[in-house]
Amino acid sequence: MAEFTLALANKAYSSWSLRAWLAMKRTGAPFEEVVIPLRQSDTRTEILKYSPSAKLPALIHGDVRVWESLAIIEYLAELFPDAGLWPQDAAARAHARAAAQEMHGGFLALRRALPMNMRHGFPGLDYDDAVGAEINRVQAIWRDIRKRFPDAAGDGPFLMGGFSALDAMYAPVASRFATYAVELERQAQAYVDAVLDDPDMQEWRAAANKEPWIIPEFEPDEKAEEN
Ligand SMILES: N[C@@H](CCC(=O)N[C@@H](CS)C(=O)NCC(=O)O)C(=O)O
Repeated sequence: MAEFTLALANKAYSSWSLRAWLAMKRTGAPFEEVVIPLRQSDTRTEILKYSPSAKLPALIHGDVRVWESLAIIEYLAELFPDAGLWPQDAAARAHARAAAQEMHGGFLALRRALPMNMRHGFPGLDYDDAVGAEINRVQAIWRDIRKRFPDAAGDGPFLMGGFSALDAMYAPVASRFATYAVELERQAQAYVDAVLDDPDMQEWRAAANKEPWIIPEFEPDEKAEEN
């Protein structure tokens, strides 16, 4: 049995699960995955076996249970200091943590209007000004990091050079921007492309494509047909 078990929701839809999974992959440690599909009659009972909040992801490591995606990422960063999940430099690390926390606690309009969907594209879906403002804020965060910490980013395609916790936190947003063909600044688009090209992201997408579950609230076309 692997030392770590990561309980996840649908790979097609669960952005929080993707964040924890990407960080886990970066550690290089073997882990077991349990995928619990959302919106089934036994979803809550199944999730509660792993997560006291009845939400996924959750990481099980011996007696330790960590729920909340960002707490999982922090735990992994502590266990695997060489994985480069956070920058070495204290100022860069504080900035990265603030940007990660802003993602974790914010962007509600964007998250609601443009749900993560790894399987289908919905180009041209309408969104309101509140969503537009959050899209601009995400791009400003990405731009600002590269400007303030050019040494951390170097020539790497990711926000702080190599793939870090910050990229794990923003990867689902990058995926949403691609799914809904959101028009972006050139540098932001290059970042989205780099995230989508990442082999771990491709592995996750391939697994999402094999999932049988279709949940209408995360499929804008089906939602439109219902209304
Ligand atoms: N703040 C939590 C959010 C977790 C969350 O909302 N997870 C969703 C899946 S993306 C969930 O488990 N929902 C349970 C349900 O809908 O039954 C985190 O960062 O981990």
